[in-house]
Amino acid sequence: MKFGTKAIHAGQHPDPTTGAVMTPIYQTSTFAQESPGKHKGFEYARTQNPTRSALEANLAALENAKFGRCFGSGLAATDSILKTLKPGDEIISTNDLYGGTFRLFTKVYEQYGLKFQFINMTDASMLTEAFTPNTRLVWIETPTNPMMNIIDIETVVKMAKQHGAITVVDNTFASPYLQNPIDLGADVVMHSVTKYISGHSDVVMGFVGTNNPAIDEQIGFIQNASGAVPGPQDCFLVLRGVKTLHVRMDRHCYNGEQVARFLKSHDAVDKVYWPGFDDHPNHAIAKKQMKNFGGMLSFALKEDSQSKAFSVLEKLKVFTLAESLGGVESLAGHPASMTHASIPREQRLAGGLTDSLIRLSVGIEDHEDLIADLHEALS
Ligand code: P1T
Repeated sequence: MKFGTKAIHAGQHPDPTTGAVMTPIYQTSTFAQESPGKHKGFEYARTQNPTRSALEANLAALENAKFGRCFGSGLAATDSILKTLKPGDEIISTNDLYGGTFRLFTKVYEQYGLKFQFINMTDASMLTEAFTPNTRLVWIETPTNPMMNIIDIETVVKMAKQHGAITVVDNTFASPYLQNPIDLGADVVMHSVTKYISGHSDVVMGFVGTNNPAIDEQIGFIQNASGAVPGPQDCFLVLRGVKTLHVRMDRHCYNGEQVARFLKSHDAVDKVYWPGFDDHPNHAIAKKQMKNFGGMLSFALKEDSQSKAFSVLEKLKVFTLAESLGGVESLAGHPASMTHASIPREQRLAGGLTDSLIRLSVGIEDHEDLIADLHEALS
């Protein structure tokens, strides 16, 4: 079955009791049992809920994963993956990643004895040197947030396997429509469902998918034991949003390209980070592993100051100045003071995240209006 058909049908069946075509919101915390342990597959809504099960099956199908689990946020999904590790285990991660993930790694999990290295994985030779006998997991974000670097998933997976480590890919920026890490050999795929999958900026949720039954069993155990599950109402909203994921993504990609090309030609703009440009350093890898280049991009101003960036952001009218991404509406953000403020400045600058860097989540409005808005704000 192809992607659009799966987005609309996978995991969903008319409700057996009423024939309702759309999966109902099973707003219940518990389920009746005929005799202790004798039930219809549902006991208690932290453990399973039919609305959540339908969504989990749908998202697993979109990622070509056998198993999928939903969580109360993207970070709760990440948290569940880290809970499969033990003190002394080592993790190698991309050096450019969502600030909240960095904060969870360094401020929460380092104190429980996990060890992290943050390296530039666009350079595979640096990765070779980073492995130790204790390396258990390689964490990739690609495209990276916010510098739009592209990591070669197949190459990293191959190296991780040689060292007995598993590879996890945070696939949030690409969405399952543009990139499927499990098909490229990754052991685990993770999403902030909050973003493109939900698509309407009205839900916070996370997802973990895998083909490995042992990993899924661990993640399922943690999902139930720690309990960071999403409610049925949110699962319903995501089931509704995901049905148009393929249609929305095509428009995000188209608009992203129009905006990227406009910014590249603008006098006030120093650099535009968008993997669709021929001269993007990782363009060839993006072409190899992604179906298209997405609607996320960042740009730096010629006058590299926070105040200049703030004045551009304050003038935008169609783009909303806000955290987050992946919704139908266009958003703009200032990573240094917003999404990535928890990363020390020197570390940010080393990766190119300068004070004037502006990140755009290009929505699905008419691109002419988006370009006119940027033109006005930059002039
Ligand atoms: O916000 P939450 O659903 O918990 O997801 C966290 C997360 C994980 N991975 C990536 C790549 C992300 O971008 C995020 C959340 N990011 C933002 C809120 C942001 O504006 O970048």
